[in-house]
Amino acid sequence: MTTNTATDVLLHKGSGLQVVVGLGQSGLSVARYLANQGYQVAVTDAQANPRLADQLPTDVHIRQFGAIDAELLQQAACIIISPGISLATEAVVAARQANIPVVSDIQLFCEACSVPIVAITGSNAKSTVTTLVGQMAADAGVNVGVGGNIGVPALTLLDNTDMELAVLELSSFQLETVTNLGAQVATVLNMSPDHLDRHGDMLGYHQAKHRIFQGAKSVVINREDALTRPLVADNLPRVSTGIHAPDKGQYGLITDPEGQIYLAHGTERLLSADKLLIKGRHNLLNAQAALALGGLVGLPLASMLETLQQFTGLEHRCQYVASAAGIDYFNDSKGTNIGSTMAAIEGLGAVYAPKDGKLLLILGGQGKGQQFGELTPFINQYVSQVLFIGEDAQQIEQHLRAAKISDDVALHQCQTLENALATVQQVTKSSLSQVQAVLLSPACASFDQYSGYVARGEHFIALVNQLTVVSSNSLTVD
Ligand code: UMA
Ligand code: ADP
Repeated sequence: MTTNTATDVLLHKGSGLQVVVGLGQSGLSVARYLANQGYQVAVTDAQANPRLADQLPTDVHIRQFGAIDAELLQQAACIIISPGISLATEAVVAARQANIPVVSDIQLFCEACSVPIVAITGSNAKSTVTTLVGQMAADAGVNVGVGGNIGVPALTLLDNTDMELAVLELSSFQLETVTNLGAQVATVLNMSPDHLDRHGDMLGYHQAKHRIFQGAKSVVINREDALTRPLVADNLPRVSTGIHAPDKGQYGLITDPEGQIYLAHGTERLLSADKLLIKGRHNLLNAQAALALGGLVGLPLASMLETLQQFTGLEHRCQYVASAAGIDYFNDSKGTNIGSTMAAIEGLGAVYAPKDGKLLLILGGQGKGQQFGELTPFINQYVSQVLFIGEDAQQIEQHLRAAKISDDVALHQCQTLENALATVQQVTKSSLSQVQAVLLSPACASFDQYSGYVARGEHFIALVNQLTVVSSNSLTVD
């Protein structure tokens, strides 16, 4: 008999103290999970009064708040670190030097999970593809759990004892302490610079992301992005996605002589791109990735294609908000790195360019060590006005100037979204303005001014909605 009993798990991790570092959503889920398994659990957090402390199980007596407790970490049999806490934290470095294992909640999850795992990472599109695959599975009648970085701690999925499939969105922070994940299918959707302040450089970021392939039984790669390919040679089933016509067994796009684009599998045309409600070339890649991942865990193609046609996309990702005074407003607050902002500029820019329209782009926040000059070619092609907000606004402007931003693009320092929206009104009044769409795609984290990208997006939507009221009032008055 080889069932995984609590005692086996106890032996595996050692029977000593399990120290949970960070009491956010994932830390709470870990403390509950381990306490439930009979472990002695301790929790430490830098905040003096972590918001979730009163939700800890009552038998978690050791609670060290106000600083990460280095001494407590030295007493641990195993440390379970929250993704938001850097491995470079002094107390954590010292514990690792003392050979104390440091793992994430995802390690505990994969050791306990007995159903196939679809593991999804990438610099961008993780939530979109994770949600799509989860929806495809649910629509096909599979009892599926969707969690991880998407906001549902992975361990909470184990509460569903009937779960048949787990779909996990995984961040580089979660992956950097995971060994032998053993996914049924794993993918790195795309790679562009992000979180370099945590990982040091692209190599460190790449290494963390690629841990997703450890023990995988099949992989999905992106033909346009060499950094998505596993580096080690293997004989695993490997399915690719891309923007060109695909080879046999692969996914891609076929364009017919009339210019109509189709999602394709080999030579088979699966679906005309205009049947999708999510727009832009990047979403065609996302749709292919979802089909490839779903296919590798046995979801039926016809059902997956149905789901694709119903999927309206997620909020705060190139989300259309409203039109005011003839200008369309898009909220891409989840565009928190340059890769996502490039995709947004290119995707929307291509919609307005044929109408001689330009974009007004709102950029800025916390820059996370990125090189914003990489945005310049995209801005020069599709954008006529850039408005900067947030902590790193000046630096972003310098990067764009150093990368030879065109003299035709006007740059404005605005500091806040309120000021930015006021500036939008001024610059678009001119009859020479080519601006047909305003795009909030900051390429930055929001924590300098907001609690997160959702709050930033909601603030933008509220400001735009005020404009639409003003605009309709002025129409009535006129
Ligand atoms: N803390 C410290 N010291 C520190 C930093 C944080 O003690 O140096 C404490 C804080 O006081 C807080 C706790 O740690 O009490 C927060 O832990 P956390 O930041 O790991 O947040 P969780 O609530 O556990 O949420 C985490 C992910 N957060 C991060 O990776 C920053 C969530 O992803 C994820 O949804 C959740 O686990 C469930 O798996 C969010 C995210 O921003 C959405 N992810 C990044 C991204 O998508 O770019 C990677
Ligand atoms: P993640 O969970 O990786 O942050 P999301 O699905 O939430 O990904 O999308 C984040 C941002 O990335 C959004 O601004 C979205 O418009 C953009 N995006 C979506 N798909 C892609 C893609 N394939 N390539 C680049 N950017 C993308």
